[in-house]
Amino acid sequence: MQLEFRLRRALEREEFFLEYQPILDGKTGRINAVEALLRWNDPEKGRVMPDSFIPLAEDTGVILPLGEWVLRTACAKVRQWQDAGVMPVRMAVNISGKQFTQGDLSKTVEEALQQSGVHPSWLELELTETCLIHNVEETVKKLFRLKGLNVSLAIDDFGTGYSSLQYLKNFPIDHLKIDRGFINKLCDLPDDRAIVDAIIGIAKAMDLHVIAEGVETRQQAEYLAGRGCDEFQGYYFYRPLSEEKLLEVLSSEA
Ligand code: G
Ligand code: G
Ligand code: MN
Ligand code: NA
Repeated sequence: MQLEFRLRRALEREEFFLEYQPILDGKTGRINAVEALLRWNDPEKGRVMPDSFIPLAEDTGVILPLGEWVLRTACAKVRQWQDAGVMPVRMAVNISGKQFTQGDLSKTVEEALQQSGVHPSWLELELTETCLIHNVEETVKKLFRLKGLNVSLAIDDFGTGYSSLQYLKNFPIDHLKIDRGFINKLCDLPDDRAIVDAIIGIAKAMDLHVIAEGVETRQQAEYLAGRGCDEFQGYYFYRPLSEEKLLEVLSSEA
């Protein structure tokens, strides 16, 4: 059966769910945030990871309703956890290029916030560089409209696209997430170390909060902490967790 049809049907049948990967404070080690990561529980194939369906969801436009579902669900969870007295955390949501360029993202975000009653400061949108550079004037307008809702904006996978410093200056961005490709070889490759140092330096100079993703070892974490990296995410700390597991972790931290 055609994957597009299966994706649309999966959305109707509520076969998608989210996992949550904690993001820790570089100084205190406490959990500041979680990144919502989409999974599909396909009755035929079992658990399907996003790399095998997001590209097609993008090509077919299914990403628009699917992305809306992710935003609404992520906000609803924040509200539910806050109402239950769980330690509050920021919720970071991945936004695909098409959602940003073709959808009415600010309207979708505004509705998800309104429906859930979540304060916008708890929501962070992760955008990739490649989705921002197509039409820079239009991008700036869209970013300011989003920023006007008081959500946080992050550039995801930073360093892998066209990281123009000019854009960084003109875009109302709050956070940079250093791509895990650079973190990976941090302790072996001087070039990657130089790139990470430079990204942290730029972030500090521009008053941006910098997040290292894909931290897998203690050495990487210690190096990044020494450089003043603000937040960490990666398998060394936590893998993406089910909601149930996340709530256990958060309540043991509170
Ligand atoms: O969850 P995993 O680490 O396997 O994610 C693989 C890729 O899928 C990453 O690039 C991630 O950003 C992307 N991804 C995960 N969840 C979502 C989502 O809800 N929306 C979009 N657009 N991308 C997602
Ligand atoms: O593109 P984005 O940064 O949103 O991708 C998130 C993806 O990175 C998810 O698939 C998540 O499972 C994965 N991820 C998170 N932490 C680590 C890590 O420490 N190592 C590796 N290899 N992948 C990670
Ligand atoms: Mn991400
Ligand atoms: Na990333």
